[in-house]
Parts: sequence; structure tokens; C-alpha cells
Amino acid sequence: MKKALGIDIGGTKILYGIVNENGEIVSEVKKTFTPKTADAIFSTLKTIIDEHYTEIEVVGLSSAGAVNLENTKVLSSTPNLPDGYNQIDFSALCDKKVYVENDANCACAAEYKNGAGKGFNTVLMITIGTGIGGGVISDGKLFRGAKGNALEVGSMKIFADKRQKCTCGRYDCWESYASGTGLKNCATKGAKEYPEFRESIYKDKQPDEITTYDITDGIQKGDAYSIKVFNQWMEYMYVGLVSLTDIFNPDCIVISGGMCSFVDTEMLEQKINAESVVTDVKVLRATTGNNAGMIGAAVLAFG
Ligand code: BMX
Repeated sequence: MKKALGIDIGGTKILYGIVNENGEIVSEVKKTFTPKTADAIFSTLKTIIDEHYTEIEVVGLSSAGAVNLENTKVLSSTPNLPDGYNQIDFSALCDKKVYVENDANCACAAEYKNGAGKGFNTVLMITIGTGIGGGVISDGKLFRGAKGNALEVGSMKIFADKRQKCTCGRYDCWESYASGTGLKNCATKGAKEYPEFRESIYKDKQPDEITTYDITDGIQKGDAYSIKVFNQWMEYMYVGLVSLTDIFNPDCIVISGGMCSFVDTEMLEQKINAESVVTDVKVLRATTGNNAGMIGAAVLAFG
């Protein structure tokens, strides 16, 4: 069976391991910190690939950002990526096939092959982390769009009247409301607007000092302000997901990413099925966890 080196380039760490054609990890998963400059990222990737060169046929890379149609570069320039990252030609890393794909598209491929989406025909993947990413696989094929950048759903506008600036510089992108960063934004706004804040365990904090972790912790402790902030965040998530359901008519929506354990999938499934024109949609939590990027990149690199 063919083997690929799957590499997941995250904001803080790079994860890598050998993956077979069934999407199974067949080596130890290793990790290293993500260097801060584009040049250093390139050298680190080269070292990792050289180390495994003789064991593999292809290399699959998962990265945040919009990827070009040739799967050789990450073009997106959101502030989440270092300067010069969009200049890297990943195909120059070695003389074997090197295939780079967006992190959410990779997570979609991993879940479709070997995770919560296995056995479904049309899978919509939503990753909720610092930003929000999306991917769709239907009839076994990843939907890439004209230039390969389809499903950059985090940039979808949810309001038209410039209410909140996003880290990308534009206004009212879905991810500024419904990602991990979005939860923090809801907390800051809620501290100024909700009367519950005055009785909250966080009442002595400045509104912009309240973290995503404070809210998830506050919910466990029954803090009314944290619960209200969380419910607002879930509403924003629902608003985006119900539209995406009407657009893509998925069999299931798989939620992954660092924030996925906090998402109320049952509530979302109920509301989406009640209010979308599409029915019988399942909302599931991803099962490939931290290995999603690595597995999906490898699966897609096999082609
Ligand atoms: C952003 C965008 C997407 C990415 C998504 C999730 C960049 C750098 N990122 O919308 O390409 O899929 O975030 O990324 O343009 P994460 O890092 O939050 O998982």
C-alpha cells in the first residue's frame, strides 16, 4: 500500500506522520513548533521531508489560507499567516509530489474517509478555531471552485451595516462572530450590554480582557453572563450553518477545530432541520481530532 507524509502546518505547531491510502496513520505522530518566518517554515518542512523521503510516495500539506488551483501555494494574506508565506512554492520542497490544501478541506477529506462523515455522500465540514474554515465533499470529490478557493466560509458576511471589524480588515465576516475569536468578541460586547455581567464571576475584569476560556469555564460554573454570551455565539453559528445547509444540501455537517468540543451539535441539528428548506441533516462532531489535517492532506495528495 502507498504511503504519504501528512503534514499539518498550524499557527503554533507542525504535526506530521506517515499515512496509508486508507487514511490510517502508520507511524508515530511527531510535532515541532511552527517557526515565525516563512523562510524558517520552508527549512523546517524540508528537514521533515528529507527525514522521511525514502518511506513515502507523496507529501500532503494542510494549511490555513486560500490555496491556488495547482495546490502549490497558499495565497491568502490574512494576518494569521507570516509575511512571505504566500510566496512559498511548496512544490520546490522535494522532487516527489507535494500537494498543499486548505486545512478545512483537508479536515473534510479526513472525516469523509475515516471519521464522522464516513458513509455519507455529501459532507459539509466546518472548522471552528481562530477563524472558521469550510469544505464540501460530494460523490467523493472535493468542491474547489474556479480558482481552488471555494468554501472560505469564514469570510461570508452576516450583516451589511458594518457592525464589527474582522481581523482581515473587512467587516462582519462570519468568523468574527462565530469562531473562537468570535466567542471572545461576543464576551466583550456582552460585558457592556448584558445586565447579567454585573453579577458575573468576571464583573471585575475589563470587557476586552475576558477570554474564550473564561466563557467556557464560566458555563461549567453556571455563570449567567457566560451562558448568555455562549447562547449568542451559538446563534451566530446557527445563522451561518442554516444558510450553508440551504446552499449545499449536505447529508451531514461535521464540526471540527479547537472549539468543536464546546459546540452544541444537538441544538444546531434541531434548529437547522426546523428552519432550513433541507431536512434530515445530521450535525456531528469530528472524530479525527488533531490528526485531521495530516490525514486529509495525505488522502488528497494520493489523488
Ligand atoms: C480563515 C482562513 C481559512 C481557514 C480558516 C480556519 C486564513 C489564514 N485562514 O478563515 O483559510 O480555513 O480561517 O483556520 O486565511 P484556523 O487556523 O482557524 O483553523
